[in-house]
Amino acid sequence: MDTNLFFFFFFFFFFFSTEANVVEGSRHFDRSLQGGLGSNKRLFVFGDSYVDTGNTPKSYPAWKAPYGTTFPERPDGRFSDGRVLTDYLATFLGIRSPIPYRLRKDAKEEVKYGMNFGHGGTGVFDTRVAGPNMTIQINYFEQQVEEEKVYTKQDLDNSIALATISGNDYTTFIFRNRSLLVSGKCALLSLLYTFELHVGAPCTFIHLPDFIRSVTKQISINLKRIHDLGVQNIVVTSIEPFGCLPSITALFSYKVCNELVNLAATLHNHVLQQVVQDLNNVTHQPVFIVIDLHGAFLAAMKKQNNQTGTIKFGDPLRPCCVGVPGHSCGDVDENGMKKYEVCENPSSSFFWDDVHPTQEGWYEVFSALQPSLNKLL
Ligand SMILES: *[C@@H]1O[C@H](CO)[C@@H](O)[C@H](O)[C@H]1NC(C)=O
Ligand SMILES: *[C@@H]1O[C@H](CO)[C@@H](O)[C@H](O)[C@H]1NC(C)=O
Ligand SMILES: *[C@@H]1O[C@H](CO)[C@@H](O)[C@H](O)[C@H]1NC(C)=O
Ligand SMILES: CC(=O)N[C@H]1CO[C@H](CO)[C@@H](O)[C@@H]1O
Repeated sequence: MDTNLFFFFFFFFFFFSTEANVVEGSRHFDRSLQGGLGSNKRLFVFGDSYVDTGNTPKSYPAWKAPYGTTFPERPDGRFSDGRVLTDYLATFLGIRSPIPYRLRKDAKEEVKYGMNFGHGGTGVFDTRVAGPNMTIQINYFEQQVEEEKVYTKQDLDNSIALATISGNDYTTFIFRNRSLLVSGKCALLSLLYTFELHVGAPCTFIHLPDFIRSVTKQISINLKRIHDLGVQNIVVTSIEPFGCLPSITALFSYKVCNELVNLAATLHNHVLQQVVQDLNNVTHQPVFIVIDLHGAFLAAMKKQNNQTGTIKFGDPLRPCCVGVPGHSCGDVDENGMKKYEVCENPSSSFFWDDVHPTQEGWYEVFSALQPSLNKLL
């Protein structure tokens, strides 16, 4: 009777334990994705590996081969074979991809396109990764505006913020509670408040909805702060279908998504919609936009190939770059021998590694998101 919940817990935990982070990539700058060319917009980016374009230290996998093999043909801190969500949004806005915060001192001109504060592995709360949580990322932004005076009030009027929260808070939460989950025969991660287990032994319930509420509340606080600093258009992503991430589907030979894990993402997304609507009520204007990353991932995975009518990403849940058992994409041993395998043609895979899409994957995800972004032009 509790098989499903067991699976839910199990896969969730598995996701956590193998999770590297979240990131992004992109590819040739397709004209169809291009909005206001030569625009004076600026893009400020907050979040995790789905948007990071170079803020992590060099010890991270994103700085090792084969990351970056498609673009810029070397590892450059993007968690993909190439361009990521940030790059596609910037192109759409008619600007260059904003400079990573870490590289701002080397940049002169480039700061005019905005700045990317996103850092792989982070969340709204502290995670297992020693990177800046979103509060700290916003502090950095605040310094750029109020102390360094890199951006004026007028610059911000014409700016767009992108924030991603792709799941690192949840994987960290599961990890921190793993002892509860693995002790006791009936320790369970419950999606529902009302669930009752009728067995004799006392059970530990870890109620995910409570935590979803704290995560979304913190997202709301963060988005409001970005607005209070002067940004007038703020885009936040829903959580992707994390039950479809290769870190979870690997157990089933990359054949099926885990629908219970996807349900947790759906629950988060539902509450996110509510908190964002509340923010918009207060501003009396649609300042805050949730973009449907969840739907865009699913659409991209099912995308038909125009010529042949077949699915574009033939085996959409199978990642291009896979570590040999016990290793991740990018690992090498002490002799420099590769501990991973890479597919021949990354553009035929949706996923690059355990959690991150390929550049081609991001291209299709962005194509699906684009209609909801037209109002930013
Ligand atoms: C963000 O990180 C700082 C420094 O580690 C910490 O003091 C703060 O509590 C964190 N904020 C949240 C919301 O977790
Ligand atoms: C915002 O507006 C919606 C629709 O009018 C309403 O359902 C919701 O309760 C409002 N939220 C707040 C905080 O006023
Ligand atoms: C399929 O090809 C036709 C003709 O080349 C083009 O007009 C259409 O936009 C393409 N559709 C997709 C989904 O790529
Ligand atoms: C039962 C439960 O949810 N326990 C803990 C799980 O981890 C979080 C964050 O570390 C704690 O706040 C919970 O109390």
